[in-house]
Amino acid sequence: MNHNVHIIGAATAFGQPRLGVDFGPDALRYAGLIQTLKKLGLSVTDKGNIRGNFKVEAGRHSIKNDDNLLNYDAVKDFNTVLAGSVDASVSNGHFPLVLGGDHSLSIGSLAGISRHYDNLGVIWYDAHGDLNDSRTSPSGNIHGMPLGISCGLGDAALVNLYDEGPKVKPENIVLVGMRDLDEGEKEYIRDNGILTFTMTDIRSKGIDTVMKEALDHLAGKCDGIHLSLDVDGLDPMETPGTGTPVEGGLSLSETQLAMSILNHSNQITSMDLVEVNPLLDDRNKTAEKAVEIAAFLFGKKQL
Ligand code: 6HN
Ligand code: MN
Ligand code: MN
Ligand code: MN
Repeated sequence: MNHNVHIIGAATAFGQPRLGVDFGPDALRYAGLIQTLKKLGLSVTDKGNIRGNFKVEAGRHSIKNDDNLLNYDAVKDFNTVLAGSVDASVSNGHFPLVLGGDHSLSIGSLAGISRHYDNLGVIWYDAHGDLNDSRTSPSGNIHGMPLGISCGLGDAALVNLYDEGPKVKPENIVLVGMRDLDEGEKEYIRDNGILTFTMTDIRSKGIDTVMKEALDHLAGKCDGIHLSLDVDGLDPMETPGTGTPVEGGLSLSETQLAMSILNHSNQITSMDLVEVNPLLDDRNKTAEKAVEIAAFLFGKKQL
């Protein structure tokens, strides 16, 4: 693992309707993210927050375009800026750790990262596939679409954001923790043979076997692996401070084990840590658990 970490705060809430998730990066800092990573011996530089020049007061938060996409212009502008920041971090030899913010930020983080790799692998640790487009989305919320957009689905300007064309190939994706997939997402997963571990698979095989199978699937063909971790991948009893909780999720200890396996693989080259919403939380415990998860990715051990 690259020990030179750039923290990039992606303070966006535009990918969904709830306010508060744009305070996720600061909630993670308040929970001690930077000190915790430094204690592990990492060199950590906090690049601050990207907010973009958008004014909620001006009424832009809650506008749908003709395609039923919520806050389309704001999401597009924000992610263009974010892609540039992430691209610069990778160019300078750093590990970008992008703090959310809602999951629409992965449009920008994947756009900035993928130009550095021929075959970027993606592990999507989430209750959701985030593989919708405006046609399949039940909500119009772009945080349910970033992986689909990165594969080339839907709106052309979002697909071509920062660099022309899709950023990720379906065969280089592994979905972990799935338990709330929309019909169109299921169809896309089946049609493209995306390796998918539902919660039922995880209960049956164990998270250790699942993570090893995920890494085996990407080994050899991928020249880097991006981890996109949505805190709603965990059970809402663990991480209540998130906008789209789904029961029956992963525990903290399973996630610690998953992160340890990724740490030992030495394959992870970038990460998004997303959907922490302190306004929906119980005394910042979701951010505290998210910090613990990042620590395990970077080598924290219990003994
Ligand atoms: N997330 N599949 C639902 C939708 O509205 O498209 C939920 C998406 C949740 C997105 O958690 O990042
Ligand atoms: Mn590429
Ligand atoms: Mn989710
Ligand atoms: Mn998500």
